[in-house]
Amino acid sequence: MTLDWNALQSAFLESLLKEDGQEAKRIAQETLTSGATPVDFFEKCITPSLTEIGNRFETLDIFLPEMVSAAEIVQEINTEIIQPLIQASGDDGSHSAGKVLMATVEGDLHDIGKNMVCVMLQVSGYDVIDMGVDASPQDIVDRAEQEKVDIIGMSSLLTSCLPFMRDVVELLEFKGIRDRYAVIIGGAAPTDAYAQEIGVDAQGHTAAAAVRICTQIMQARKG
Ligand code: B1M
Repeated sequence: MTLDWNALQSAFLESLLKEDGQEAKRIAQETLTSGATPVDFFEKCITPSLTEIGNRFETLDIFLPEMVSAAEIVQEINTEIIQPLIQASGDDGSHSAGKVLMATVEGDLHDIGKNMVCVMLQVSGYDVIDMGVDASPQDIVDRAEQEKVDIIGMSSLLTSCLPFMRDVVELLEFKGIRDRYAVIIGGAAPTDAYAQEIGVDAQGHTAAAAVRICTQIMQARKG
């Protein structure tokens, strides 16, 4: 069965704008039982709908309470519907493809995308240490050292918080331990140019890309 993703995304967006969680969940359930994968639903419905909500927030067509409500509905759909399906289809956790530290950087509370990256890495066999949101550069580096991770992953959606990603790289360099870790970044805020400028190993534009990048990094590390 071919799905009309444009129509589905419009209907999903409409349900978020009406703050109608029941309708949003119905669309999610129905799309998933029609053969869509949970990752497809996330990337083709949830992400573009939230991006549009953000655009309307920026142009003052909607206000903070509506953005909060949309985020809450999406969080529920993620935890109740999407993530259990991804987990059921994935790795049994009995081996580790590598150890990844994930955090949303200091000052930033956005975690929907970062959480998706964590789930996708876990089901791909990675050991994931999720530091949550608002993680300071010092805490990120300390935790990476404690846990002896292979990869440090940082997410940011606020341009004002981008300097904290640079701080992590600089702190690793200052401590003489930059070579111990691959550093990858993602989220809506960093541009490719910024990633290059601060000298991270890679930037992921989607959760699936984050998994591909980690796999390449681990293959290279294992030689
Ligand atoms: Co906020 N917000 N928000 N917000 N919010 C944005 C980011 C914004 C772009 C909206 C806009 O104005 N257009 C804007 C930032 C502008 C800027 O900095 N240039 C903004 C603002 C201004 C704010 C507040 C300041 C608003 C206020 O209070 N006045 C405030 C800040 C709070 C804070 O963090 N200190 C705020 C608050 C909130 C909510 C709490 C209401 C809510 C967040 C809820 C939550 O996360 N728990 C929220 C939301 C929902 C958004 C938008 C609408 C949607 C974000 C989202 O979840 N997208 C957002 C608009 C936008 O993004 N254009 C917006 C879907 C998600 C799946 O995408 O996280 O990009 P994303 O993740 C993707 C990829 O980027 C990638 O994989 C994911 C899946 O494919 N990825 C990685 C992510 N991390 C990765 C890491 C990797 C690799 C890939 O490797 C390590």
